[in-house]
Amino acid sequence: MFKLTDIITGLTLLAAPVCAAQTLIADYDIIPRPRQIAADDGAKPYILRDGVRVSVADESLRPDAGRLSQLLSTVSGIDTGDNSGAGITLALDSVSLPREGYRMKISDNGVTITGGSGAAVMYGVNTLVKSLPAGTDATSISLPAVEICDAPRFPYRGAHFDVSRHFFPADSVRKFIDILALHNINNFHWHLTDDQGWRIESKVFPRLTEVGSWRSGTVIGNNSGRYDSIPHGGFYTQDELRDIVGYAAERHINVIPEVDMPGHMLAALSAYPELGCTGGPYEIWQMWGVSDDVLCAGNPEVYSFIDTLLDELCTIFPSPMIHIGGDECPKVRWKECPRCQAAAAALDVPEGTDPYEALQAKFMSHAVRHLAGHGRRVIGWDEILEGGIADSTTIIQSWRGMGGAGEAACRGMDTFLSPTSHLYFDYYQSERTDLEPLAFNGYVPLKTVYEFEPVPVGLTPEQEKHIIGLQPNLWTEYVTTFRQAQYMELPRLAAAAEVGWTPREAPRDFDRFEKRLNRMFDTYDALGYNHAEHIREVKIHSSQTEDGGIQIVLSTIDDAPILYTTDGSDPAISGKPYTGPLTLSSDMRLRAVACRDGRYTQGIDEKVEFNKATGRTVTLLTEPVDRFTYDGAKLLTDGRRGGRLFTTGRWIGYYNKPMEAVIDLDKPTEISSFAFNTDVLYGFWIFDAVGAKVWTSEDGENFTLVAEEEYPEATERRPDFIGTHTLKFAPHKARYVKVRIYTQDTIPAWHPGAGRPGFMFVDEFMIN
Ligand code: TNX
Repeated sequence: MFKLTDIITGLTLLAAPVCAAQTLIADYDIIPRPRQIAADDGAKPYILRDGVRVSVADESLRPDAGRLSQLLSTVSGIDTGDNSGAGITLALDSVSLPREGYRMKISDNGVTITGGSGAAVMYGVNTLVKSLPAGTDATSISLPAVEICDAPRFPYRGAHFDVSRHFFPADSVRKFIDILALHNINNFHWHLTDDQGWRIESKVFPRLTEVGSWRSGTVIGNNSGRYDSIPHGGFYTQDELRDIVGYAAERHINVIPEVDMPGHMLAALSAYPELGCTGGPYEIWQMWGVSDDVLCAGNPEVYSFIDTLLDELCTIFPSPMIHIGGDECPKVRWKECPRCQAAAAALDVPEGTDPYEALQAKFMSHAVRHLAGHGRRVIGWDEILEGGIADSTTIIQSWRGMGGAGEAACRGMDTFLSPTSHLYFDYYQSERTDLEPLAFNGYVPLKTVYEFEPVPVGLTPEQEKHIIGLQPNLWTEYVTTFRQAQYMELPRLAAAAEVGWTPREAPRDFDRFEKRLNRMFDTYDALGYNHAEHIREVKIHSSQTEDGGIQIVLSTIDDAPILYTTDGSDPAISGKPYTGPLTLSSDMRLRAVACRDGRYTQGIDEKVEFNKATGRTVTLLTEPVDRFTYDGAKLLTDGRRGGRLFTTGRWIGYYNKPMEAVIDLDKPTEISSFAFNTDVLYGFWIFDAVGAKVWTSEDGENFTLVAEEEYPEATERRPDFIGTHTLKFAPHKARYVKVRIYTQDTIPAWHPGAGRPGFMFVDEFMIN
């Protein structure tokens, strides 16, 4: 077997002499990476020129041919026409090809794309378009002779877009769908209703949009308590919804509407307060979070409301799957509501089952049965497993980690993956939060998305078949413009698309992915898609030198020139050219930018601070949480401090046990204090240390306790913070310092995690 690189390089060399000097050459090393690319040795390349004829062997492919012409012209400046001779042919072969598989043959006889379905033909068209040099005004492009055989790994490749928290007009949604199509995404999960706005026109319940689609203002920032008083809203008419469904279908994308129930329903409750437990009045939310006000599960009218609403939804959306939410439904109101109490009591649940969870299961099962009557399957967030939903046709969207998917697969239910840790595109994609638009306070960089493996460990081959795919989610609490939506989505969607497409066995080499992506950016630019560009920034890699210094290596994906400063000044103005590793031994602020065509990237800006522990070896005596270990002990003495995001690899995470570590200072050293930082994020169940002890030793065997402290636990919610704890002791000489830092073992009563253990995140050890 060839390696992909060998083939491509080989082809490029082969093709070069045949072409005229200014002829550009196609490169099939695209995203998502095709399964098989085989060079047709000896065959001549195809020369794609203006006037190329696109023909279809099957009339149903006419729209795909139209899309191809449009993309050829927009991306590479080649206009299709009716030149005679070899052209591009689209064909179907559902007998020898899998439904989503295609074969593309390219030689001087032309280009033939044959797919197992129209969708598969479109994936072939995408591969062709993405292979072309983009944004040039080429008059001809040389396509090396090749045969590509390709098909996706997973049948479900979704993308989600929340239009409730912020409304995006129909044109933006169509552009979003275009973006999905380019990435071979086949399901668009459209989150149309939530506490902050109802976006679906209903003829039966007109108040849903009359009242429920506009809120009178929006909270400023991250639930600051201040509001902008600017009315926000909008909705889609049924005609617009049907039009978008048709637009997506032309791009072989199924639109899955979500009506989130029985929680996340404040917009509907504000329109029809009689559907709630208290009868209201309710107001559409202007802030973010989880509301206690939900649909009443003990009121028969609520069930007929849901039935009628779903009937209407089915007339608009032909999707074989309908999403009915089921996430984050607090039971506070139900427990106080006589009708819900009676409904829960009547359920006669088995020992150990929470009757209110069972009541939610009953509620969801009602909707499942109703939709089954329309021949539709239901998708629900993983919470719906909790009350024991029994229906095996229901599909589980696992968002709170991998556990929901594992459990669903074990129960024989289909499931797809959307874990917050890897696929939440409303989270930050860069550590430099100061340079990013406001986002949810989580961290999902491109690499994390790319390295995601959707199949949970420990499943049998039979259970694994229930893992049908994956889906990133774009929640829009903080996404206020469509430009920003594209920025959050791209390029992370490209990484998710490849994870969903490329076979499990194919190597997942992030460096090579970045190089392919760098080229794909030209395609995005030609199509007018806004995207983040972090892969073009300077990368920093630090390591510790033998003598306690820090070595810094800077690089870029394409070896673009780098300018840096170490005095905090702006490298674009006063930077020195970077020529090789920098060795640092005293405090400094390192800033660096890459420069291409006279344009500078966003810069890195790093403080490196030294103390007597910097660059020294730390040994961990207790195990951190596996997924929060990162580079391990080394990150504690690398001179670089963690910022407020906790999953950047700068912090090390402990749970339910103290952190214990020994620092070897290399030689007897005069010391009088030990300090450490903690990152406290209550929303992530991450608490401050509750105490610490320090021992010192000369031989690493006999330790003497020199300091101990206790830290008061938070008695009420206060803002998150990064704390420093300094333990002082009488100055003396020692070579080894042992520390034990205690985690919160019972979360206090004011917190939703009350009674359970808390996480603790620690960085930089500082000894002076
Ligand atoms: C959790 S994911 C939610 C959403 C929020 C999101 C923010 C899910 C089922 N519920 O309502 O928008 O977090 O990241």
